[in-house]
Amino acid sequence: MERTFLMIKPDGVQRSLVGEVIRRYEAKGFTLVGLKLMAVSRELAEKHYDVHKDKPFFGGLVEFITSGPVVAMVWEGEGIVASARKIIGATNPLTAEPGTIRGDYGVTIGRNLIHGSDAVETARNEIALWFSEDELAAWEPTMKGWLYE
Ligand code: DAT
Ligand code: MG
Repeated sequence: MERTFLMIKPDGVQRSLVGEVIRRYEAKGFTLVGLKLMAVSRELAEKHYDVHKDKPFFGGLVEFITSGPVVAMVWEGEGIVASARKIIGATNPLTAEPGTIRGDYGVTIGRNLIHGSDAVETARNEIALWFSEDELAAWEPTMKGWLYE
C-alpha cells in the first residue's frame, strides 16, 4: 500500500492545528502508521530540504523548521501521495483553494503549515529519513472493506 510523509510545521503546532490536520486525513479514510512530535536538528532540516539548497529561501526555511517542534507522520492509502498534496493545497496559501489546509489556514508561503511528499519515490526517501522501521506500525483498519471495493 502506498505511503506518504507529512509534517506539520512549527506554525501548525503553535496555532493548535495538529488535531485539525490529523482529523482531515483520518476522515478521508487514510491510515496513520507513524506519528511523533519532535524538535528538528539543523542537520535533519538541511537533509530534508536538500533539493532547495541553492534557493534564496533555503536559509530561512531551515531556520523556520528548526524554530519549534513539528509533528512528523507517515500515512497510508491508495493514491495517498497525490491525494495528500491535494488536501494540503498549493505552496502559496493565498493561491491555495479554500477547502485545502493551506487555503483555509495560511497566509504566506513561508508559513504554510504543512509539508507533504511530492512523489512516491520522494515519500520513500523522506519516510526513511524521518522514521526508523520500528517507529512505524503496519495495521489493518477494520473498516477497510468500507473504504475499498
Ligand atoms: P511544497 O511545500 O508545496 O512542496 P516546495 O517544495 O516548492 O513547496 O518548497 C518547500 C517549502 O519552501 C515551501 O513549503 C515553502 C518554502 N518556499 C517555497 N518557495 C518559496 C519562496 N518563493 N519563498 C519563500 N519560501 C518558499
Ligand atoms: Mg516540496
